[in-house]
Amino acid sequence: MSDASAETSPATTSAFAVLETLVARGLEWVVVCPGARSQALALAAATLEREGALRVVVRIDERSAGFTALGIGSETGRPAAVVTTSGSAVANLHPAVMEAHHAGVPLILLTADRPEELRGIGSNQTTVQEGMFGASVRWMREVSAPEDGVVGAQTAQTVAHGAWSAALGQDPAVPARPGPVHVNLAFREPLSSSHRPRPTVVTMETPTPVKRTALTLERGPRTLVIAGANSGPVAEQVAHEGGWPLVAEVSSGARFGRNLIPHYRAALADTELTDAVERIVLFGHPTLARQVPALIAGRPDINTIVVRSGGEDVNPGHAVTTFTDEVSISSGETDRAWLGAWLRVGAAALSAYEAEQAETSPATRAPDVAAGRSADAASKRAFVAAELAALRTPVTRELLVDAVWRATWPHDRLVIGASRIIRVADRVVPGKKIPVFSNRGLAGIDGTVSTATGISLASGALTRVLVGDITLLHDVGGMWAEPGHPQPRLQIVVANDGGGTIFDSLEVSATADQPDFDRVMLTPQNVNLSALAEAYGFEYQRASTVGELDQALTQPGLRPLLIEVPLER
Ligand SMILES: Cc1ncc(C[n+]2csc(CCOP(=O)(O)OP(=O)(O)O)c2C)c(N)n1
Ligand SMILES: [Mg+2]
Repeated sequence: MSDASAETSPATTSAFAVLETLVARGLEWVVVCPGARSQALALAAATLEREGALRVVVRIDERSAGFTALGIGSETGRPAAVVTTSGSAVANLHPAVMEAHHAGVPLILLTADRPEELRGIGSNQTTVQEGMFGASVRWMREVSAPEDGVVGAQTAQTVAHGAWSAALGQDPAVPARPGPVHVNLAFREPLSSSHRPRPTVVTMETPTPVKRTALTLERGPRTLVIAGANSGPVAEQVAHEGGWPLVAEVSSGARFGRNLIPHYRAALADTELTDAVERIVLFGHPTLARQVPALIAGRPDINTIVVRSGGEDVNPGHAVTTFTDEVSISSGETDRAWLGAWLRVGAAALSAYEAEQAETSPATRAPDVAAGRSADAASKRAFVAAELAALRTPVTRELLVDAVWRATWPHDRLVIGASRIIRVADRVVPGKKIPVFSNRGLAGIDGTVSTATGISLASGALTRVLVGDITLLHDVGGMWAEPGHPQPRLQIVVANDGGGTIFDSLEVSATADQPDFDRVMLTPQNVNLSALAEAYGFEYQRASTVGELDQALTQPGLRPLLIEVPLER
């Protein structure tokens, strides 16, 4: 195959034009996967990184690359670009594209393709890439193989501008929501040249402002603010200004503040409270508590206002009355009794939970500090014994999420995988203003480690990934990182209960043939996680007691760390 040429290649000229235009618009990260057809884009990205214009992450597996870019987009609010070769490489982006679509995360795909004359004739690594992602992309452009450097570069510029605007939901012609966009670029041989074209003179245009709808709310009606995944701190701000109770899921980004209802499920189960709701202001994508969609769908008399967050419009039972892009608070008295009633029910549920925990797990009992300071030897001994018992307490799921929550600071990042662990966290962890991420667009167990890698690289922050064992194994490839390049600062905490134990809560688990159920639903696994960690250059620690877990979580390490926490089924 004649590919690289010392002469100029229109492929290389267009590749630089695409990337330089995106850089002019704000592109910082390109995730590159290897392949021949995409060589012009990959090599241009590497050159631009050496010139200090952008940063490159290399991924072997395109599925992992897609999720890495998704993580970067979630962290920064700006799209990363992913470069792939043609064929099944492109299809491997699909899971991340779907998540980006449903969660409203900006993402730009730059996929290389064969030119027209090589399509549909059984050429190697050639399929129908145009429209491959269907309705999951906001915008798609097919770019035919550039014949001439100048024309190719012009076309590339136009396409790059369009892609950037569409990915951010700033193109008036596409929905005003961030999401994935697809640029399919055909390249003809020579597929690249070593010649560095003159830097692209990027023509900037003033974008047409996108219309956003805004709604002003009076304080008066008895209002409940609900924050689903990816709501952001605005949900807390609205609850605070309105003086309304706030129900905030663990990955909402709004689980903090004085209006937060602890143990909110108890409050949502209290019909005296829910019967009195007159208005709901819903942010983000609620996925963790059945009571939320049930309340909205079951009570069409409630004025439910959905504040759009980027993903698909949330509309349980088609009972939503209003969709808007933003809300503000106008006037009216704060209804202190309303907020107080919700807070009281939440506080009572929290106390009950704490009492129950103290019964079952000594680790959760507050240390008796007075006894520790006491001069009396007997009380001192009792204090030390109690402290030791606490440290030796076996880790439960509740203690695990609690320890991870306590160890995480606002300058860290926390990524929580789907399945049981996020549900437990949502039930028990208190308010704390820390950045929490979770792929709740489709709640897939795929790509979790890769997403965290993108978040860590883009933020430079220590990123803790709390996942189930099957969720980790689904994305083992995400543990790979390029040797000799900046490594993501990852701490993977695996809740290892030997399979997908979430399915034990299904009704069918009681009636199905037990060995069959275990084999096809639980999918038991006994992977040696210590060997796995070693294979990928991770440090490994096993933590089965609260003491070991606290110590592992706070251990300073230069290498990424995998903490295995054995749990009962
Ligand atoms: C991509 C994808 N495939 C399948 C599922 C269905 N699924 C949900 S949870 C789960 C098992 C997860 O097991 P694990 O990570 O060990 O968590 P646990 O349930 O044990 O807490 C599966 C297969 C999914 N959500 N996403
Ligand atoms: Mg499991």
